[in-house]
This record gives sequence, structure tokens and C-alpha cells, in this order.
Amino acid sequence: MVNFSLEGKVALVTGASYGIGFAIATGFAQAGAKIVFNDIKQELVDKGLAAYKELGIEAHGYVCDVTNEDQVNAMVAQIEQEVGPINILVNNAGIIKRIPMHEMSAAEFRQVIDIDLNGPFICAKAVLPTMMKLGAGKIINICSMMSELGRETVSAYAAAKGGLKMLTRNIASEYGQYNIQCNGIGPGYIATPQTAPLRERQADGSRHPFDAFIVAKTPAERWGTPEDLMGPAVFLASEASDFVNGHVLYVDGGILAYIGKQPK
Ligand code: NAP
Ligand code: GCO
Repeated sequence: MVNFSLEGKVALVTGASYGIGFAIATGFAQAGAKIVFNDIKQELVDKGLAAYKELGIEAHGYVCDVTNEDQVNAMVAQIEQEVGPINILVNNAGIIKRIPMHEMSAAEFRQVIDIDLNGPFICAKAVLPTMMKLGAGKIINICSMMSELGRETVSAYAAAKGGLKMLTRNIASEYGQYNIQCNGIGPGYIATPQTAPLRERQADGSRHPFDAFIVAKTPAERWGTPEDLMGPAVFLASEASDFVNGHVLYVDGGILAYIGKQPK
């Protein structure tokens, strides 16, 4: 019997007060998991707890900056004490800075790499010892179209997400022997606060040029929603994917397969 259930599992989803992380955590809860999440601000943790409660989910929230190794190690220890050993980690927390590379400061570049690549390393390193002791674990890294493609103004983000794809493959390679699977999810263009600037209505009420561009590049002819990621995430967090390792599952409506609609 194929097993998509997450009953009895503890899932930590980083940066999951809202957006993609919130949707993935909600999907995990629907599959039976206990939900734990973090955010860098208490008010966002509180907002997230209230949003989960509205859906009938008793989540556990912690204030933690994923780039701070001491904070992450303390949070993982607290979770193990208060909730239980972490069976599933989703490295979701992330930022983007859209700046032409020749105008981007090294500090801005480093900040994106720190959150989007060092953060996942720090969080994965923190949960691996317990997963190794348990003889099982699931690590899911939220990659991106920019793990495969570049575009103007996102050099730091593409470098981080490209690195995250290879970190995913390396964790898979190094820890598969402990029955730990590490895979990535590569969302396409998803309607969340992170992409809101790319969808803003223009002064004349017309659609943002990038909005029309993405719809033309997507066979599904629409932006994705965070809910589109729930099923793929549950699959990669469940025993149904125990022989899937080092894979990046693109949930992009077909963008990566498609040259793009011919302009009219
Ligand atoms: P979002 O709406 O901007 O949410 C990002 C979350 O990460 C927020 O809760 C944010 O908290 C948190 N966060 C940021 N820095 C953090 C840190 N240092 N420590 C802990 N939490 C931190 O983004 P999203 O669209 O949901 O994206 C979530 C993930 O999917 C990101 O990794 C993103 O790169 C990736 N992704 C997004 C898309 C898309 O089209 N939206 C597509 C592909 C991949 P604060 O609000 O406190 O900053
Ligand atoms: C951008 C977007 C993308 C998405 C996502 C696509 O500015 O191009 O923000 O990078 O966030 O990563 O998969």
C-alpha cells in the first residue's frame, strides 16, 4: 500500500508564517504531521500561529533567523524537547533582491547567499544528527526556476538557488546510507508577497509586463499558487518517495519545458 501519510511525523518548515511555506505546512498537517515553523519576528510567528489555528492546525512557532547557527541549534533542541524529533525539514525561508549585478553591493549579494544558501546548510546540519540516529529523515530544499535559468537583476538569487540544487544533491549523496532522502522542489512563478512587485497593476490599470511575460512562458497560462505545491511536498515528505533522492521536482506549470508563446 503506497504511503503518503505523515501521521506521527514532526515537520519543521522554515519561514512559514505565510506564502509557500505556510501552504506546504498546511498540506503536511492535512496529511497528519505535527507542524513546527519559524520566522525572524515574533509578530509574524504570532500571525502565523493564528492563521494555522484558523485552519484548525495547532502549530508550534519559534523566532529564529536561519542564518544564525546558535539560534538554529537552540531552536532544534527546543523543538526536540517540546514537540519531538524532527522527521521532516523544509528549507523554505528565503529572500530575493532584484538589482542589476553591476549595481549590487557585495553586502547585498552576501545577504541573499546567507539566507538562501547558508541558511539551508545550517538548518540541515542541525537536524541531520537526530535523523541519522532515527535511521530515517526527509529534507526538502525549496529551489527555483533560477536553479536552472538566469535573468536580469537576480544574480545573487540565481547563484544561491543554483548552489541549493547542488547542496540538495550532496546531502542526498552523503546521507542516503542513513535512509535520509534530500530532494528539492523548484516552484515556477507563484503568486506570493515575494513576487507581488512582478504582478503590480500599472498606473494605467494594465497588467505588469512581467506578469504577461510569465503567463506567455507558462504552458498552464497562469501563475502558480502556493496550494499547487502542497501535493508535491507531501509526496517528497512521505514514505512514498523513499527511493527518490537528490531530485529537484519542478512545479512550474511547464515553464522549463516550453520555449514560450509566439508574440501575436
Ligand atoms: P515570501 O513570501 O517572501 O516568504 C519568505 C518567508 O521567509 C517569510 O516568512 C520570511 O519572513 C522568511 N524569512 C526570510 N528571511 C528569513 C530568515 N533569515 N530566517 C527565517 N525566516 C526568514 O516568499 P515565498 O514566495 O513564500 O517563497 C518561499 C520560498 O520559495 C523562498 O525560498 C523562495 O526563494 C522560494 N521560491 C519562491 C517562488 C515564488 O514565485 N514565489 C518561486 C520559486 C521559489 P519575514 O517576512 O519575516 O521576512
Ligand atoms: C524573479 C522571481 C523568481 C521567483 C522564483 C521563480 O524575480 O524572477 O522572484 O525568482 O521567485 O524563484 O522560480
